[in-house]
Amino acid sequence: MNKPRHSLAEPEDNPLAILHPVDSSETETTFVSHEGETCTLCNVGPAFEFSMAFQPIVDVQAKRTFAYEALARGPNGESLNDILEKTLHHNHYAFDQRCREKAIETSARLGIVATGADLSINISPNAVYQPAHCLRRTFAAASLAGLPLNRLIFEVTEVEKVHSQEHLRNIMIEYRKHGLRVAIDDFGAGHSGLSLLSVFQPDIIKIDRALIQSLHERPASRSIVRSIVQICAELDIIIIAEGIEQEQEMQVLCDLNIYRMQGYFFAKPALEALPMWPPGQASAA
Ligand SMILES: [Ca+2]
Repeated sequence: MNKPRHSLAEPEDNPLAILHPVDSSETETTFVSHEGETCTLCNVGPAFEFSMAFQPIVDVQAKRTFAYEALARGPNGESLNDILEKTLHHNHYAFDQRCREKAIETSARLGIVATGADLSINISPNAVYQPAHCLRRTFAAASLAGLPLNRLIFEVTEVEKVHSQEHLRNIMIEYRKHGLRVAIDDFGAGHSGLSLLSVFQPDIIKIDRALIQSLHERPASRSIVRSIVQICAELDIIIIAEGIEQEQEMQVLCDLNIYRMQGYFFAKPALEALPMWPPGQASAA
């Protein structure tokens, strides 16, 4: 994968400098002006086809699908990494934009509005150049699809790779200003941990599967998750547990008062489809 290189000069003085691609013949990304109404950087490409898979995030207490996470896949369902590795000139910014639009368009076509479930979209903070600009096309797609903004969740991924916490904070503030909910993805993995919550409070955290795996057999993980539950209750943050593969894991999570869950135990991601959970039952609003 050939990502645009980023200038690391003086991020404190200019938070956007860290996200500004270095002009290089190695990439197709060139400098563009961000003055005015449109963000040219996001209008280029991507020059390859891709599609969307959806995985339910379930609420085992309410027995309904709480949201669908949109996951970019190759046109035939293949892993996206396979596609990106073959793509020499990859515009990270344009791809992120297109992913959001495609997630909204595809889920709307599949009937997400009627299910009552929310749509959860992954965003990489390093692919957000200027939070307000980057939202315009997302809003247009949501409006066209008839999906209210308060039914969109943005999962901030790769938090550990963000060069500036100020940039992350700006994204959160801007998104929440518009009634969008923000989730921290893979919470508890790498640097995406408790110290983040002292800087800003998201609406939702998704506890990484590394902490969830075999929870019933790992008392230390249970203690950590129990502490997270207590902190999130005080900060009014919703918890989603990721990567549930066994019934015992689900049971322990319920005992810890975590009811929103995602994982193969419930449903795998389905290409261009919204898998129903509980099976055979429409997700009621
Ligand atoms: Ca995610």
